[in-house]
Amino acid sequence: MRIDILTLFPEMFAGLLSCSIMGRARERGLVDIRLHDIRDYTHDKHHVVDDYPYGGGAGMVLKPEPIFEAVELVGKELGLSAVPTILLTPQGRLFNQEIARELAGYQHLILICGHYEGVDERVAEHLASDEISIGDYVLSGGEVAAMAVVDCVVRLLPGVLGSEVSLDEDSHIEGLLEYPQYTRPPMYRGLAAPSILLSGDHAGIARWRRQQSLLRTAKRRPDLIEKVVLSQEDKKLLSEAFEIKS
Ligand code: ABV
Repeated sequence: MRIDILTLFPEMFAGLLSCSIMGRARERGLVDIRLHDIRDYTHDKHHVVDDYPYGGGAGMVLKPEPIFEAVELVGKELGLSAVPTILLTPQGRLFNQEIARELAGYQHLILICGHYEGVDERVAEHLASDEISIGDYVLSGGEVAAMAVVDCVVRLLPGVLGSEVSLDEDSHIEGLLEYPQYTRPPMYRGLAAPSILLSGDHAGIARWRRQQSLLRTAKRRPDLIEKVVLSQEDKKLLSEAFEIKS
């Protein structure tokens, strides 16, 4: 997969690109990530990327020209007339694991990181094919959102994660939160790890983990538990867990 990222701050991506999973995926040629400084696509002497908002108001708006030209040059380089092009914006559809899987199915992606008070709306309307937000909070720019999207998508690409990691056991794939994990020592500062996990009873451990997943999801994310189809056994585990606590 190739991902082209348009940004005013390409240096922000250095950490993400060098981290273990991403670094290895890139070395192995599983993903090719290209950074483009939007400023390099201006033609004026001072490389101006923003301007005052029409109609007045605070802040600056990113101009459309360098963004359109950068996207068009990437398309030309790839020999493609249409590349899935995502604008990161708080107005976009809310990113989740399902959208990550959808994006991981593409050969190419272009991500546009906006800044300041916004991006000229013609970019969203006539250049981007999609608008994505990573949550209902306001970042100072699209870079952190783009990094979240790239990280989620790249780990779904074939060969990126070792075969020891099961993708579909992860939180949110199945619609439930992950069960709690423990490691040695068995007792730390008087805090014991749950004895079932040290028992060697594999069926008992699986049952306990399923019950913990159900309980955490019901307590912390009632929105998720409503969506997931619970088996009769799940319902038993959940009511048993609530009985133990009360
Ligand atoms: C993009 N906040 S996505 C650009 N939640 C600026 C802010 C912002 C995004 C998000």
